[in-house]
Amino acid sequence: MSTPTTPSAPEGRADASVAARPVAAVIPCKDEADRIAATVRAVRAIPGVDLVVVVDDGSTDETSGRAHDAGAHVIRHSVNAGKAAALVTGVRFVRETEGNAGGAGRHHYLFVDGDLQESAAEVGVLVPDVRSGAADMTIATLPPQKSAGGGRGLVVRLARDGIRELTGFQARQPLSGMRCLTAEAYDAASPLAPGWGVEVGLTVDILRAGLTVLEVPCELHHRVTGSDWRGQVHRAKQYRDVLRALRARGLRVRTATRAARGS
Ligand SMILES: Nc1nc2c(ncn2[C@@H]2O[C@H](COP(=O)(O)OP(=O)(O)O)[C@@H](O)[C@H]2O)c(=O)[nH]1
Ligand SMILES: [Mg+2]
Repeated sequence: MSTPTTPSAPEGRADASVAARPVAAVIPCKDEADRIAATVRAVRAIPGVDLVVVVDDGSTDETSGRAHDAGAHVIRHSVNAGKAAALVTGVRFVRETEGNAGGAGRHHYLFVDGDLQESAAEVGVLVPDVRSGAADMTIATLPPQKSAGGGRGLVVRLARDGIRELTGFQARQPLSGMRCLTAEAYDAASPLAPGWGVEVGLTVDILRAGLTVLEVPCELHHRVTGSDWRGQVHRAKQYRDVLRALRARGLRVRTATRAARGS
């Protein structure tokens, strides 16, 4: 009689339950009517994704209807509450769904911006390292974009230098919103840093919890924020929120300011 063998654990620290978890995509967005349907369809096709939640954060266009028609669960904030709040709403919905399923199995979360269209399919490359346990959070790094950017350098530098100062981690693209993470990593970063500080807060908090973060190259293309006044307003809000997230995590003001100046 042969002795039953225990299947060996996959590479890394994952136990079988982590590897087997399904993936829930959460797409926070505002006024993405032209892009959301293609984004939702691409994300639905990613292997392992069994739930796609679009959180429409007070759009004034057809974002909600088009996301719904493309097959997403849609939750709408009637008043704009910011990117972090939209992610919280999405994860809460995922967890309620798990509860309704009798608590069977937690999901990994895949955070995806709404403006990626067909290229959103590429965020699937973020999943395997989380499922295998090689990482608790993976972050997509984007190739150079087809259209020119609008002065994001200052905010990127602030975020990169702040993260390095607080954790020692050298992030290539600290503001990338495309991330896959375990439920445990999400909890380690909760409450999330508000607004546009959410990405920096996730990275710092998850690293400080002793968990592993990996950047993964990903062939993504999004709508690049321009250098018109709307773009400048977006960058200014991003700068404010990133600085708040870093300061709330202990970065000293003078260090933050020096980092922003690039000196
Ligand atoms: N929840 C929420 N998401 C937003 C808001 N404004 C933009 N977004 C979404 O956040 C993501 C990133 O925004 P985007 O304008 O592409 O900025 P960029 O990628 O930093 O240039 C996209 O999915 C947007 O639809 C907002 O006010 N609230
Ligand atoms: Mg974008």
